[in-house]
Amino acid sequence: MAPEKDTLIKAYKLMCTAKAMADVYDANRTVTKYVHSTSRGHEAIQLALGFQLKAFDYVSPYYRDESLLLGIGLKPYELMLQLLAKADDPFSGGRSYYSHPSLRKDGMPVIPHQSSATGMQAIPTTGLAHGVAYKESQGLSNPLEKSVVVCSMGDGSVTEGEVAEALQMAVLKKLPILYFIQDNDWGISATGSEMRAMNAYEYAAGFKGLERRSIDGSDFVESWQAVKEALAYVRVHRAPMLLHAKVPLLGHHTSGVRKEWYRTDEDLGSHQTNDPGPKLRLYLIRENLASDFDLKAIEEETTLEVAKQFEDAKNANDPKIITVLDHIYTPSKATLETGVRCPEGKEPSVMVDAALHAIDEIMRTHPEAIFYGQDVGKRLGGVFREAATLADKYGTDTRSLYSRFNSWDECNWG
Ligand SMILES: Cc1ncc(C[n+]2csc(CCOP(=O)(O)OP(=O)(O)O)c2C)c(N)n1
Ligand SMILES: [Mg+2]
Repeated sequence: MAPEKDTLIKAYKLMCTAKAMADVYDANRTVTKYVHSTSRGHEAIQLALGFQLKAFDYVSPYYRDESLLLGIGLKPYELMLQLLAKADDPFSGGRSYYSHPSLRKDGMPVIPHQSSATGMQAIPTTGLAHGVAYKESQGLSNPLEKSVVVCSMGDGSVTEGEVAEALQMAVLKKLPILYFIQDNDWGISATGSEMRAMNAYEYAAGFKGLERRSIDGSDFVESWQAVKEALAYVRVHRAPMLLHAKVPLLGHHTSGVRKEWYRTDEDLGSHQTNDPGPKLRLYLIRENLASDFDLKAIEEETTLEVAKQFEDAKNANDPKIITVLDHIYTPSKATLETGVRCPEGKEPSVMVDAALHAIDEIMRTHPEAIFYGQDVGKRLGGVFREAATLADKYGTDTRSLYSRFNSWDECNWG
């Protein structure tokens, strides 16, 4: 079923907004001097996701997910504050690159902090899904909120070893995560055929239990329906899925390179024919949902609005020097040592035992804690016995309700 007319018009407006933003950034290169990427070419699939995420979902976007951010409700002005490293940048107060969001805002999905190293979101985001699944299994989350965790990546990033590790864990633990892959067939200057032997959809077939689907991510109607079904799959089955969306790359990889340096006219031309904006425009007119006149009005309004918001962002305050050391460390409650270091009459503990006792205490007092990692298992408890006895006490299955504790009464809910 196609999305409602209002959704289609909103998508068209935001596609025009994203295009106007890219044009303004390119025309003001002396002002937009920090390196940035735009979402040109990827707008349809990103908006389809942004529109359908819920406030209790989690999403790890990457540097090209500007339209996804517009889709969840952020304003161009807010994104521009980060572009220009302004004090009121909602993500990092002017500390991180453009489109490197981190967000906890009412009514919007939670966004954990992002790295600039590609593919690095795969493992932490899968860990996030592990946390969501674990809290559900312990009855520690709102049963009405079946959160989906989304990990968004480009096709080049999927070739990294990190991603294989994440997918392995997602299928092993059956985690509620959607791997959202935007395949524009380019890394920076390397093409798909230079980077990989198969695309992400084909790669996903090697992970037993990973549901997968491949779509045309430049078509908003197809993207919206596919994202709807993918989110429903993860939400209901509490299991991982990979959605592979083919998209064109219309802008430069980042503002730091020019596409004309290494892309042929043929390549640029073929990507251009898949621009999601004109495709949606044609659909709206063909289906009698809007007239050429209506759409021209949207195009003009969004261009003016983006230009105005850019002027406002340029005039916004820079961060105060005095705030430079803010947000480096989370304030800690543990500022003073308590207890006795060498209690009389007690043998000193070796370091590995001290670590084991500390983890034991955490597991005992925090029902939401999971202990995992390479070689953490029940049989021996690690070669140095650093996890010895823990699995007997707290269980090994992270998905069944009563498994982690020997008995429910052992939980310290205080
Ligand atoms: C670990 C790492 N290696 C290399 C880079 C340099 N780099 C930045 S973006 C990029 C290409 C990524 O391509 P893809 O994942 O397909 O995303 P796209 O930009 O095409 O959307 C590379 C190689 C990096 N940031 N991090
Ligand atoms: Mg790519």
